[in-house]
Amino acid sequence: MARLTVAQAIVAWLPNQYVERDGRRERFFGGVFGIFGHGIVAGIGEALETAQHEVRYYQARNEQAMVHTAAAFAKQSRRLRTFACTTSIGPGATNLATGAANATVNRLPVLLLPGDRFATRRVKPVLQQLERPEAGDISANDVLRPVSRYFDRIERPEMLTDALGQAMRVLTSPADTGAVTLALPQDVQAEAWDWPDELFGQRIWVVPRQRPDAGSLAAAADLIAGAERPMLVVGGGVVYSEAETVLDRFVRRFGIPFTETQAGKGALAWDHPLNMGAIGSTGGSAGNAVAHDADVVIAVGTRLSDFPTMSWSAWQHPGVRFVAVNVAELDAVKAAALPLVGDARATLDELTAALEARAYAGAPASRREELERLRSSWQDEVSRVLHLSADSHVSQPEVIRLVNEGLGEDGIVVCAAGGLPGDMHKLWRPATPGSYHMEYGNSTMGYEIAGGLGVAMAEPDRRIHVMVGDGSYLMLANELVTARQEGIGLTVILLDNHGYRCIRNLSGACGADNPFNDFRARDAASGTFTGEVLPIDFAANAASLGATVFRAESPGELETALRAAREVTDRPAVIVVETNPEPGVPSYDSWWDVPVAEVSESAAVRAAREQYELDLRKERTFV
Ligand SMILES: Cc1ncc(C[n+]2csc(CCOP(=O)(O)OP(=O)(O)O)c2C)c(N)n1
Ligand SMILES: [Mg+2]
Repeated sequence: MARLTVAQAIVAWLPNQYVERDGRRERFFGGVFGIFGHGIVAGIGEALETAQHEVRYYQARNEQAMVHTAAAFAKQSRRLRTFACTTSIGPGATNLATGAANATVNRLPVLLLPGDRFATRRVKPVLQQLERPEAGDISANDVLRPVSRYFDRIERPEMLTDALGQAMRVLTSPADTGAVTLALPQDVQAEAWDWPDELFGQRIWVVPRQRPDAGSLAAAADLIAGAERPMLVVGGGVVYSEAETVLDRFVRRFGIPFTETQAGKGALAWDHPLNMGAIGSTGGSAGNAVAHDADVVIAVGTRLSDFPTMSWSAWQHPGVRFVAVNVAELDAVKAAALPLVGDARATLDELTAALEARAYAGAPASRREELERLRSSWQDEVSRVLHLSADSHVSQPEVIRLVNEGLGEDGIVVCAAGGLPGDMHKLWRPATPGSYHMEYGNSTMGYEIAGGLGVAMAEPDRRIHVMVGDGSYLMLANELVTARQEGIGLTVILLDNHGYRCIRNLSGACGADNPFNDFRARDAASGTFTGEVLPIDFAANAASLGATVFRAESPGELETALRAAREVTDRPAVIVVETNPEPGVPSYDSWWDVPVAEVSESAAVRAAREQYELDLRKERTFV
């Protein structure tokens, strides 16, 4: 028996949790991020201080940001590692919500430990306690319920051991993982209890490789063997499952072309002979052409959201059928797919064997030639677009090319929101596996720098390059301070185009010409926005947070700055580059369902609505 407080027990338990997959064992928690307040400082704070040598504490600037750091660390570690994040009650806890949603949408494990009001309600309301007239048992932490995959409130010490076990079950479950919240009432944190010694012994959580149902596998093999134009969609599940080699063998063996979602991009080489590139609303010409005519779609490890499916208009073959390989039943049954509920690697292995048993020879030579034509003309187009330059300043495709070229063998690019993800999905050429880290499940502005920090912590020997728009930077850049504190060298490329440009473009596509998305001064007299660009000195801002700063006005200067930034190894380096939004990257027979106003005084909106109604006809439902 060990007599410890609830908080001390949690902190003693954390470093003894290990995960194991394929015989490889990793310590699950890299440490604890936290910002303290009265709701946690004397509980978890005291415990962390005492246990400094066993559990490393990291200070953050913003609770949302620290969850992004933890989630990015988990994503880059293929979900086999993460951080715990602890906060005070009230605003500290509710600030976790966006980070938690981001982790849950992207199916990434993070453990959240917010403080909570008194369990005894002896003193009520305490500072920052939310009171509701209709219920006594609600606290602000309840906002974390819908964005968590598991939620519990530890109202008594006896509840802890079960809750910790349930938390680890969910965190290490490939199908169920996401944010896990254990809300910790502040009086309970400080309460002492006699814990069984086994609670603090090494505990190994095996991450299983689930195998699909045999009958469904046979049916899927029959369907694929009978297909004339099969294709495959590579999602993030391929990466999390480390299925790259098995996938490579599968597609080569049968000559099946594949396309990439944002999370699946980079699983196989960009110049792989069967890589048709990006698919969907941010897809390219080859990916979207292959999808258009496919009769059987093997979707591996993808949530089949509106982007890769082009709002379910990507597949136009009248009889198209789906085979969905996914650990999560939720995803495996979408689009009336034949569900193969299982781990990507194990399932592709079994599918290969099943097709070989049917003596399936794969695609005929004529199809392989057609695919090669599509692939090489798409790659020619990518090369053309990457060299589009602007009349003044630097174009966004040019920035993408220069950062891609400057990344080197050890580089990793991190990005999340704005116009960059769509362009990078099409244009980026990942040089090495794991070098394209895109958060596009939630596309959270502000993930970029905080996430870049998490990636750097997961891969300390690789150079992280964060691509961030000016809007995203303004939303959440303060983890530059944390990078400085931790002595982490990473390069941030800040693309300043004076506003929320991608939303301006989207609003234009919906017929509007609104001035709400540019960073412009407001005229005091008329109340309207003027043409005057707001004077924001991003370089001074980044420098004030402890970064080494470079300014790049031309492609040549950007190249030089990228090289110089790499030499900054003990703190963040920020390169501010003003970009010209023209020329932009074309879209390739792609569409995204964003409803346009059905009635409007504007002729442009009415025209956009007319086009929208035509486009809607391509949208399909599969039942
Ligand atoms: C937290 C959050 N708020 C709002 C949005 C909606 N949104 C998506 S991109 C974007 C603008 C991003 O601006 P910037 O980072 O400058 O990139 P740009 O569009 O200029 O490329 C907005 C507002 C979002 N994705 N995340
Ligand atoms: Mg911008």
